[in-house]
Amino acid sequence: MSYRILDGRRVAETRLQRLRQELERWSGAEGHRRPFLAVILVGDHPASASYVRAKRRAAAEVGIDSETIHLPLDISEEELLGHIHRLNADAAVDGILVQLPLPEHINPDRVIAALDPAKDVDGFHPINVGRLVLGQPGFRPCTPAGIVELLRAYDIELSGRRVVILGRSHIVGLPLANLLLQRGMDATVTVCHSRTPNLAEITRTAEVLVVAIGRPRFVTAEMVCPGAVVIDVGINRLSDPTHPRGYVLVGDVDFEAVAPRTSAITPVPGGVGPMTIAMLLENTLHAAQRLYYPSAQLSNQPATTKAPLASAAAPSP
Ligand code: BQF
Repeated sequence: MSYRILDGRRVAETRLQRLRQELERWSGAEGHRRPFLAVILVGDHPASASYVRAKRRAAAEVGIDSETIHLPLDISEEELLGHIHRLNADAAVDGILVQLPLPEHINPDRVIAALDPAKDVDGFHPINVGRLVLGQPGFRPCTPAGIVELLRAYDIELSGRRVVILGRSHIVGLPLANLLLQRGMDATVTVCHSRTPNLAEITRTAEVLVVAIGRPRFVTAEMVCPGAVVIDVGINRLSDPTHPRGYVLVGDVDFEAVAPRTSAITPVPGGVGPMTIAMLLENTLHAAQRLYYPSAQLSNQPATTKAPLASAAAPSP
C-alpha cells in the first residue's frame, strides 16, 4: 500500500495566497490600514531567531506590517512586561507575539497573561484558552489550528475518528485535544505523554496519531497501526557535520520506518511548520478585524465616549 504525503508547504502557500487577496481588500477599504504584528524576541537563540524571521518574511509577503522588538537575554521580567503594556496600549498594534521559549528567569505564564487577549494572535492567553475549552470564539493556537486545516485540505475526516495525541504541551498537545473535542469536530481524543506507561499499546489504537513530544525519531513502526494517519509536529535539529548548515531537521517520527505503514503522513520539514505560520497570519488579520473581540477599540478610529450603562442612565424606580 502506498501513502500520501501531507504537503503543508503547498497547502500553506495556497492559504497565504488567499490571505493576501483578503488583506488587499481589507487594507484598501475606507478607514483601514495594513495589520501590524509586533514580535517580541528575547535573546538570540538561533532557532527562535529563525522562526521570527520566517514569520516576518511571510507576513510581509501577504501584506502584514511587523516589527521585531529584540530584547537582551538578561532583560528583567518587569522590563519585558513594560514592553507588553506599551504594545497593548498602542492602537497601531493589532497583534502581539512573544517568541517562546523565554529565558529561565522569566515566568512565561505571567508574560502571556499580560497580553491584551484581543491582540493574542498565538492564542495562549488564559482568556483565549478558556474560550477554546468552552467552544466560544477566540484566537486558536496556530499549530493545532494548522493541523486541523491540513487534514481538512486532504479531506481526512476527524468526526468519529479515534485520535491519539502524544504530548501535552500548552502550545500543541493540550489545545489540539480541546480543538478536536469541539462539537462539530467530534473526534474521540486520547492524550499521552512521556510518563504514560505502555505508550505503544495506546498509540497503536490511533486512526490519527499526532506526535508532539519533542524527541527526534521517537515514534517507531511498532507504535503505529497499519493505515493510520500520522502528523509529526516535531522540529529537531540533529547535528550533521556532512551538511552545509551543520545540522539536519528531523521530526518526532522515524519517517523512513513509519511512512510505509501509514495511509498519510506529514514530512519534516514542510509539514505542520508552514501551516503554523499561515494560521498566525490569519489570526493577525482577524485581530485587525476585531473578529473575536468586537468591542476592542479600533486602532484607526479615535476613542469614542462610552455610552452610559443602562442602569446608570435609567431613573431608579
Ligand atoms: C517547515 C517552534 C519548537 C519550539 C518553538 C516551517 C516553522 C518550522 C518548520 C516555524 C516552531 C516550529 C515555531 C517549518 C514556528 C514551527 O518548513 O517545516 C516553519 O517557523 N515554526 C516557533 O515559533 O517556535 C517554536 C518549535
